Amino acid sequence: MVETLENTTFDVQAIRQHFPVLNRVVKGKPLVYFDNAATTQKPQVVIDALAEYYKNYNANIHRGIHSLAEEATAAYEATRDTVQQFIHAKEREEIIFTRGVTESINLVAYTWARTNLKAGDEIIISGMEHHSNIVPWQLIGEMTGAKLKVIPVNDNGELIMDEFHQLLNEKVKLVSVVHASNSLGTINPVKEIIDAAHKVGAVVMIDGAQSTVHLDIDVQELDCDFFAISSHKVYGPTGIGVLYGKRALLEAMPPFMGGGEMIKDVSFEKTTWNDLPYKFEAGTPNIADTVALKAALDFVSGIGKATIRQHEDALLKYATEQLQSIDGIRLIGTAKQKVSVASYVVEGVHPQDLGILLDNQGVAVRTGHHCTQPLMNRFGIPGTTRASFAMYNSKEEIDVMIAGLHKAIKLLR
Ligand code: 7TS
Repeated sequence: MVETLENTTFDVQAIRQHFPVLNRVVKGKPLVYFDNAATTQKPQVVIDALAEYYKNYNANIHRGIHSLAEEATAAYEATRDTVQQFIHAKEREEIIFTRGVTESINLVAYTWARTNLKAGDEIIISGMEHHSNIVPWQLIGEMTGAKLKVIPVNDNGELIMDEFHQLLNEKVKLVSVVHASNSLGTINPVKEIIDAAHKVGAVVMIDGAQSTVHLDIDVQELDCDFFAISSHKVYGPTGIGVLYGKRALLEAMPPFMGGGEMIKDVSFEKTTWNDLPYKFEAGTPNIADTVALKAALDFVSGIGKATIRQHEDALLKYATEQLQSIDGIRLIGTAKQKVSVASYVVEGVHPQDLGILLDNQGVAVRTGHHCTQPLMNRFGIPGTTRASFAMYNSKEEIDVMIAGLHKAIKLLR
């Protein structure tokens, strides 16, 4: 079936065929999976890549000269090339594999920030950060004496850029902001942030957890210093992520973890570090999931991000209109530029109760603070109900959620 949403023609049923889990029945109802900002479902090609690795060429990488080790190494390193192309990094050595965005941010915190910051320095984050882009900087602040400053958020869920520009001065050494908000969907003007921060000599880290799956990412054009990615939010496996960093910064940073692979030469007197990217990849890495990440990125590129985005934008527009037509619903996050996240609160109804009743209809949404407690405090709410859309979602599924909402509200009010 070809679904037409406004000016979009997108064969969503054909796309759905690639995702086996979408055939699930939940509580007697067909699964409607709207928790994509937490993690996306995986296409068969990703599941196959994982199984193929374990079935045919499981081996530790970089060390062996036997055939399986060579095959595993080639597959692991091929993913690095694909990531490099996917985010338009200049060099493959600038791509470091981590466990996800949380680890990528912590890597920068415990290496670059711990060694470069001192008392009196300032770190700027924003009022819509995920806890993983708040807590590491608080920890580093305690260690170094650096102070945390926060860009405020307006009622639409947009950064107040005038206030950001006022926060900037020579004391600011690091700016770390989210590209797209997981709770609001807001796409932040990161290019403007990066350029302004560079003018005062600050280094800029971008949390790309939510943007990488929806937007074209060109780290060279952005000119960000660090960029963090989670594979599991881009249709890839869990447990693998990426830290992009500019070579000069990565070269100057001390290692994160010590162990095998990250060294050039070890003696009890002196150890020297391996070259990039291996300096930051201590121990046996997550080979299988790294290999399968390539399949996920190739899958997304094969369909085309622009095509996917057009479909998701149409879904967001439709969902927004439908939600706004329900009495007592308030949308949280009404920025002009958004990725496909619809967060809302229903007057007199706790988000968790709503989530349970929607689950009874087979609709998977996320409820709560979405690891953005300061942002929820800003809006004076304990949390929201969040529907986040992916390439395989349809207008009909939004209708199911809206019908479920009407039922739930009747019961709960
Ligand atoms: N930053 C943002 C903006 C996120 O949305 C998330 C995860 C993270 C960082 C952490 O990523 P991880 O892969 O290291 O865990 N966000 C969510 C969410 O919205 N619901 O569950 C996880």
